[in-house]
Amino acid sequence: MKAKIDVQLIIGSKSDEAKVLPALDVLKEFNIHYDMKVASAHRTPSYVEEIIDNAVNNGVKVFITGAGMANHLSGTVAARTTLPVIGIPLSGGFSHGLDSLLSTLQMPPGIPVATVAVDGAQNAAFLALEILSLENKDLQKKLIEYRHKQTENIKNAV
Ligand code: RP5
Repeated sequence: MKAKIDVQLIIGSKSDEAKVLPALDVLKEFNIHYDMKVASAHRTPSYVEEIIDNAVNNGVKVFITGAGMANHLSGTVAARTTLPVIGIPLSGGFSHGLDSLLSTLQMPPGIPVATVAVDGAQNAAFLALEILSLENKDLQKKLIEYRHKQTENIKNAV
């Protein structure tokens, strides 16, 4: 039987993949089951809808979306589900990500996209973990341990 997917990632292009790999590393480190698909709000709109609907029907809990330039992917996903959507604005456009940042976060009231920093894939994954940890005490413990370790590493850095 296939493991239940908790996090569905969608990226706008294969060319975005390298920039979101750090999110996958974090999810793997915390043993979270995820799936990642390439689909574009502009180039493959019905495929985007299909991915969202399948993920929702299969009990996914959080979406992470990443796209560069006009990042309408994140808003499109947020428009179709009431599950949390974490948007990663990706650099690469004419303004090194400012274009994507604004199009990811400037959403109309009622349709939020939790937007992380430009190329902030790791924080997208950490935010997803924090959401999942609301119903998962073990994960909550692991996140607290991670924070402690991070603090110690910084204190002992030099
Ligand atoms: C966006 O346009 C994609 O998310 C990507 O960041 C950018 C360029 O896409 P490609 O032309 O490389 O497919 O929609």
